[in-house]
Amino acid sequence: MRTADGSWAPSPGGLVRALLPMLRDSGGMWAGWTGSVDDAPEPFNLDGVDLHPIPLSQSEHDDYYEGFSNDSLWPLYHDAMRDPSFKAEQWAAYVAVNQRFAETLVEVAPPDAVIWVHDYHLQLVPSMVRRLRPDALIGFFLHVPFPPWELFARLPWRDEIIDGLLGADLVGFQRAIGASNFAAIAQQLNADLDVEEADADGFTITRAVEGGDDTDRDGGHITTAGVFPISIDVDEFDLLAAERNVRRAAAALRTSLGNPEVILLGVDRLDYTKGIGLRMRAFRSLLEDGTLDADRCVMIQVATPTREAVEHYRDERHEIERLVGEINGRYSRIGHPVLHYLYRGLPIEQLVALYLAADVMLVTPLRDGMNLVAKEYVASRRDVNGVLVLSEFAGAADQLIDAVLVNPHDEQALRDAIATAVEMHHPERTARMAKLRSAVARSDVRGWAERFLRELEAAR
Ligand code: GDG
Repeated sequence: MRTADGSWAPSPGGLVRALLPMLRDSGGMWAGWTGSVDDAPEPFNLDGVDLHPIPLSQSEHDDYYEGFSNDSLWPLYHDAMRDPSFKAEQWAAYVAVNQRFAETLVEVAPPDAVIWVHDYHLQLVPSMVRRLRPDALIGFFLHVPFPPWELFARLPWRDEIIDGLLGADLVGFQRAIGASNFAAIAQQLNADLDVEEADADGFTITRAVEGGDDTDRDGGHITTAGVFPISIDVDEFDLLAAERNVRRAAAALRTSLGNPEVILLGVDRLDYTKGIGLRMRAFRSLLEDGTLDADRCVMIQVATPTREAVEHYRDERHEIERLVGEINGRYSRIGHPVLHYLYRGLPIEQLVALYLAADVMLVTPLRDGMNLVAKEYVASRRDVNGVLVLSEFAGAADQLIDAVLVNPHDEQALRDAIATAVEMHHPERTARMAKLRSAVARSDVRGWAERFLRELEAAR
C-alpha cells in the first residue's frame, strides 16, 4: 500500500506479514492491485521482494471490483443474504481482469514456478495460467465460504468459475464444508470428473485428458481440495498486549468510560455479513428487560468503513447508525453513552488496548470464512481473562470451541449468550480462555502458509 507520503509499505495484517518473509527467502514475487485506480507503477522491490503492480481502470474498479466481486460473488458466497446482482458487463470485466493477472504471472514466473492465487476476485486465474504455463504448480486459497449447489447454481457463469478453479493443483478452503461443496459442485457440473474423498476432509478431483491414462499430471489433471483454516500472527498480538503503553491505554479507556462493570466490544468491517445490527438489537433488548443495567454496562462498536459505493453497504450503515441513535437516545445518561460507535479504522495498538479492556467480545457474523478478530482477541488476552461470544457461522468456531458459541439468527439464543458471557464467573472465564489460548497458539498464520505450500509441493 502507499503511505501518506506516497512511498510504499507492506499492508497491515498477518497474511502479508507471513508471506513476505517467505517470498524474500525463496526469491519470490507478489503481483497485485495497488488499491488505487489507474495507478500502474513499474515493478519495484520492497524489503527484498519484487512487487508487480497490476492496474485497474475506473470502470474495472466499478464493474470488476465493486460490481462482480463485491456485489455478486460476495453476497452469493455468504448465503445470498443480500440479492447478488448478475450483470453481463460486470462478468466481462471480471474475465478481463483475471486474464490480466494471469498474463502478468505467466510473464514473470520462472520455469516450474509455484504460484499461489488468493481469493474470490481471482477464481479464473488458475486455469488461465495453466493453459499458458502447464509447468507451473498452482495453488488457490479462498478466504470466504464456498456455498452449496442450491446457491452456487444461481450464478450464470457457474461452469466458468468451477473450470477456473479446477486449473489449480490445490484449492484450499477455510472449513470442511467449503471443500465438500466445491467437490460436489465440480462433479455436478462435469460428469467426466472422478471425485474421491481423500484424508482429512479433502477430495481429489481428476479430469482425464484425451489420450492420457488419467492418473498423473501428464495423463490427466488432478485438483486436490483441502481444508486450511487461516490464522493470525499470534506473537504480534501477544507482544502488543504486553506493551506498557497498550496496557495503560486499556486501563485509561475503562476510566474514561466511567469504570463500568462490563465492557462489551465488537470490531468489524461494516459489512452486512458481520451481524452488527443483530448484536445491537440483542444488547437493546437486554437493556430493555433489565438483564443489563445501562449504568454498569457499555458497548463499543468499531465499524471500519468498507465498500461504501455498494448500495447494500450504504443501507447497512444507515440501519446501524439508526440503531446507535435509538439505543443511546433511550438508555444513555448525559456524558455516558451506553453504546460507543466508531465509524473508522484504528491503529493496531488502540485495537489491542480495546481487546484488553473488553470483558466480553462479540463476534456474531451470520456467515464468515474464518473471522480473525476472534483469534486476535484471544491472542491478546495474556491475562487469561475475558469472554468470547462467537457465532457458529464463523469458520473460527471450528477451532474456538471453548467460546460461548451461538446461532446469531436465533434472537433469544443471542440474548442468552450475551447474558451468559456477562455473568460468567471468574474460574469459568479463565478456564475457557486458557483453552482458547492453546487453540490459537497451535494455529499461527506462518504454520498455515507453510502447510499449504508443503501440500502444494506434494502435488508435483
Ligand atoms: C476475509 C474473510 C477471513 C478491523 N478493524 C480494524 C482492523 N481490522 C482488522 C482486524 C482483522 C481484519 O481487519 C478483519 O478480518 P476478518 O477475518 O474479521 O474479516 P474480513 O475482512 O471479512 O476478511 C474472513 C479473512 O478474510 C482472512 O482469511 O477471516 O472470513 O471475510 O485482522 O484486526 N485493524 C486495525 N484497525 C481497525 O480499526 N488496525
